[in-house]
Amino acid sequence: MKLLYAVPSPYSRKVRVVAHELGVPLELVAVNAMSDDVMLGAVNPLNRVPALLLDDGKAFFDSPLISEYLDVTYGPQLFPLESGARWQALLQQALGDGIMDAAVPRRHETLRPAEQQSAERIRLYRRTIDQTLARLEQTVAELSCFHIGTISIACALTYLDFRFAGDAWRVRCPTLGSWLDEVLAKPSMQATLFE
Ligand SMILES: N[C@@H](CCC(=O)N[C@@H](CS)C(=O)NCC(=O)O)C(=O)O
Repeated sequence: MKLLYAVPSPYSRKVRVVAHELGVPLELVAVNAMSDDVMLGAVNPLNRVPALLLDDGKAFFDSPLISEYLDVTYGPQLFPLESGARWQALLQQALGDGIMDAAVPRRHETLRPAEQQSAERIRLYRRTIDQTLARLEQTVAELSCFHIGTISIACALTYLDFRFAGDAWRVRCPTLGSWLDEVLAKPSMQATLFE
């Protein structure tokens, strides 16, 4: 089973953490989703990473779907089955993925030539990130289980540390910062650091 991925992609890291937790060996294939990578386009017509290619040629893409496929096939462990816990985990996954959905295009916007950048778009991405961080800071007590929701949030927050260290979000969200430091000690998080 191959995972088409990119090292700096927080969505790819999320799937790699899931696979590590479940003990699923993945053959990692690094691709550049921003280029015309023929292999990636053939596996995932949306041209995004991560994409999972099974040995029988079937492909799955979108990190929530890949994560759930792995958990159903090799778990279940990371998607709680009991209804209350399940909805909370999926909601937390949506918050983590949502931070990535704002942080990744914000990063791309800042890589454009200065005269082509949209200050308004950057402001809106930052607003989304900051609002979500504030919500998480108020609800850290709900992040006590390690599952798909908290994995997604941890990958999103470490992406912020990696790409936007200057935001200094930990100063405004110290409890969330301490929570993240504890989660980062896990072997699955250590094995998948952005480098
Ligand atoms: N919803 C998707 C988002 C994946 C995504 O946007 N990945 C980025 C890399 S971090 C990408 O492949 N971007 C290339 C593009 O959008 O063309 C997921 O959860 O997997």
